[in-house]
Amino acid sequence: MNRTHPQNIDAASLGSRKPLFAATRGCCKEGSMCIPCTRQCICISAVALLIVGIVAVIIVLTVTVGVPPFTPVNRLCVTTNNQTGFLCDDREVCIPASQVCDQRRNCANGEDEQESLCSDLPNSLPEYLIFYCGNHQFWIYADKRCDMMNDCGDCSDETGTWANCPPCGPQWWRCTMVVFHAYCACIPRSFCRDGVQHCSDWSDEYVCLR
Ligand SMILES: [Ca+2]
Ligand SMILES: [Ca+2]
Repeated sequence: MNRTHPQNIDAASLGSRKPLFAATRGCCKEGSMCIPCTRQCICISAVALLIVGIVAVIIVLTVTVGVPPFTPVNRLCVTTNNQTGFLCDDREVCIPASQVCDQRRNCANGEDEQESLCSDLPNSLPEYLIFYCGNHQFWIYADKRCDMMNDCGDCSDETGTWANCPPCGPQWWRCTMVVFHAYCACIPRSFCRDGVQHCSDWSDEYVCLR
């Protein structure tokens, strides 16, 4: 009977051989190619399987639980009328500041009326939605600053350095008014030459043109 005996291997011949784990142990099919199955090959396959598994779990959770609504961290925006606004969850609709906590759902998901915003006005509102009047006991929504109307009652939202409003537009006439009323530093040009004094220097009756 022929027997195969282990051969005596000296140190020199061992050093010239490749490590055992790099030896061919089988064949991993990849397309039409046959590549050797090494530990590296097995490692890469395991990582790929793990990634596929994680992605599958995420997809299943998204389908079954649903995607949580996006909540912008900073909702400050500017409306089409160039007013300070509040950005809705869809990141497209920008509502005027004064529509927040007015008991009407102006954003699709009603996020403008959520309790965290409206439970303790004005403290529960972000600072950018608020303007404090000359008398700090009173506040208005930020979009009411510089809108020509006397919302604070003392015109501090329309005049003075704190309000920092731009000059009157072409449809308005600037003067110092006789008394405070609905308007402050700028009156509509429709008030010019209407037979009623609005400006202390009478400029609305003698200088202003409609
Ligand atoms: Ca609202
Ligand atoms: Ca105002």
